[in-house]
Amino acid sequence: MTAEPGLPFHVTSCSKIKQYLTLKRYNDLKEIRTPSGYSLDQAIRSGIENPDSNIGIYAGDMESYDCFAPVLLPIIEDYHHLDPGWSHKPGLQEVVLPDLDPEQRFIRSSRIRVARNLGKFPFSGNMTPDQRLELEKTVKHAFRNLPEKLSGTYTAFTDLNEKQFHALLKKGLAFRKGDRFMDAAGINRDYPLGRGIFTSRDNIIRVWVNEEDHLRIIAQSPGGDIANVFNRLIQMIKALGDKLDFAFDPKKGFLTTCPTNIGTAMRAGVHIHLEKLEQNLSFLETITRDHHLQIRGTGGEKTAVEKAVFDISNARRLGISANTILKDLHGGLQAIIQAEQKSR
Ligand code: CIR
Repeated sequence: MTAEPGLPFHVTSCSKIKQYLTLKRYNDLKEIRTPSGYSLDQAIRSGIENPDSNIGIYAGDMESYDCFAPVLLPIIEDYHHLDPGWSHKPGLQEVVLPDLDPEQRFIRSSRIRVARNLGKFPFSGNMTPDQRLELEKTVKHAFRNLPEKLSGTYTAFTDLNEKQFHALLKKGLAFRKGDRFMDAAGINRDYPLGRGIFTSRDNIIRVWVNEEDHLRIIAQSPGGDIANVFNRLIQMIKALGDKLDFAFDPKKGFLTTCPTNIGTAMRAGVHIHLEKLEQNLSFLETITRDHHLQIRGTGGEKTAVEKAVFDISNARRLGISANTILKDLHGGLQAIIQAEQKSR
């Protein structure tokens, strides 16, 4: 793909920003500053510094989506495969669905997360140290006032020594600095300042604070009872949403740092052991595609599948409701488990 002359995209880059940022669009937008002072040059820095970016643009606040709409909208419509007239679909109701693998023969664990940002703060790549601390304070206040059944503990990474931090990391209860894509976007700046994790007493809910998004609300549990994990997540999202003002747009849904996450901002997935389907990957890919699911490696995005443990999750986030995403996942997993059993 050739970039328009005058724009500094690497010759090898196949990113969506290179595809959609024409010189005219760049010139029209380059002087614009969002209310928190974010510019197009800042938004595209990661895509320029990382020629292997898929997308290459990050929002610096909720207003970025309007200020830089001439380039962000075509990227969003392309990435999310949206039909004309698309819109975010609400729908976040608790569900009753059978556990597909009560004996845990296939599904090792289930994990559903949403990203949320607070509209009154700049997004992660565009925050000052004081703003990160202020956000942490606001969120800690909300954690302290949760209903009893959701309550838990918040741990600030800056309160931990190295040994304590590594112990948390080992238990999957801490997060490191983000990757080079996030680094170039400023998301890792001042790490670990203002970063931390909330853990519910039953250990099912975690909330990452000040990572790529202000909040990553996560529910996870061993086994395949995805309805229970989803219901616990919804309870937490609603409880926090009662206290915090999430960045939201009626058409685009929940607004996130990376435009790939907007809409429901939800990723619902499982780790599933498929020793037979591993030998028939094209069949597995057909089933997942039919149910709007995607396959990732055991360690997540851009990692390899180890010991036949696949990470399978929703491929769609925008233009469908969170409840539809869960239904897709449930239906897809049922089909995958049946296919695996038939092949054994
Ligand atoms: C990129 O553009 O590749 C990075 N900023 C990460 C984008 C998020 N993930 C993805 O494309 N699936």
